[in-house]
Amino acid sequence: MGVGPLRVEFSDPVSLDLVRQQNPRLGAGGRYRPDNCVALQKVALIIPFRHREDHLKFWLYYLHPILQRQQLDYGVYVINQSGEDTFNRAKLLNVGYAEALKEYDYDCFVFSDVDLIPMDDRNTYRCYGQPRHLSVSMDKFDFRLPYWQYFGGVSSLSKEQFLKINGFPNNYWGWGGEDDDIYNRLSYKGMSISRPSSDIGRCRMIRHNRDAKNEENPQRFNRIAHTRDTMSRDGISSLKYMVVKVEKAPFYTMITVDVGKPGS
Ligand code: UDH
Ligand code: NGS
Repeated sequence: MGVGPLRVEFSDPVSLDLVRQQNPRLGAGGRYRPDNCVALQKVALIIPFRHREDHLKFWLYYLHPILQRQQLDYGVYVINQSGEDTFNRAKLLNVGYAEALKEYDYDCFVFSDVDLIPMDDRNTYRCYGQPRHLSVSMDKFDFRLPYWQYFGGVSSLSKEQFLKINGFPNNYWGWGGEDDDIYNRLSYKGMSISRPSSDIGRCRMIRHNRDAKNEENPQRFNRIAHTRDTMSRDGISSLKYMVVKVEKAPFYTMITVDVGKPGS
């Protein structure tokens, strides 16, 4: 079903009309399931989000056709942080896990930044025997890993793998370190990272400036030094949030959520 390397570029904006034309079989809320086979996994795609509408259009434009060629039974969940307090990527990902499971019996979770697009459809957005890092070969890092433990960008964990590490940390406010905390959790639980080869794992990032309210988190180094002690009490087991709105858009489900603010 795959076609291999894909052309990915961001010079011309894409319209949702085009997405509609190209994905006639896509259900409301960004749900799809193949009609000529039973998919092996039920995959929830979880995107942490705030004020990135243009990036989301590119993501939908490129990813939906790829995910359908990969014959996945999938749903797309955009987890939109309400308000203008400091951004919290990992907590939004926990919310995505919990909210997606309220809708369907997903057994695999792909966590994707909104600005990362795979350049090869052989990079299957599903779960593997070990937690998977999918964005292994990014253009901004000259198509290499920036460091061996890097787990940022796009990753996938089965429900079982996610629960084994108590999900993700809820207390990384602002930029940086939360992906390293997740890596620590996996390795402390005896898991290793599975990855595609660097040619199949090529991807492009949509260039952007640093967002407001996502400044570098000065506490991140201290926090990642203590993952072993904190992971059992901070994670999916201690997750607290309030859903503000659930919208079934044509190509995704948007869940707007109040995740609180630092210290709350
Ligand atoms: N995100 C949002 N809105 C925000 C912040 C983050 O949607 O305000 C999401 C989005 O999915 C993004 C992800 O969180 O892809 C990760 O955040 P990021 O893109 O800020 O992280 P990245 O490491 O960039 O890509 C950091 C700032 C880079 C500045 C480069 C200046 N040349
Ligand atoms: C590390 C960060 C990660 C981040 C990675 C790549 O230094 O969260 O850089 O960043 N870890 C810490 O700060 C502890 S990037 O080049 O994409 O801006 O993902």
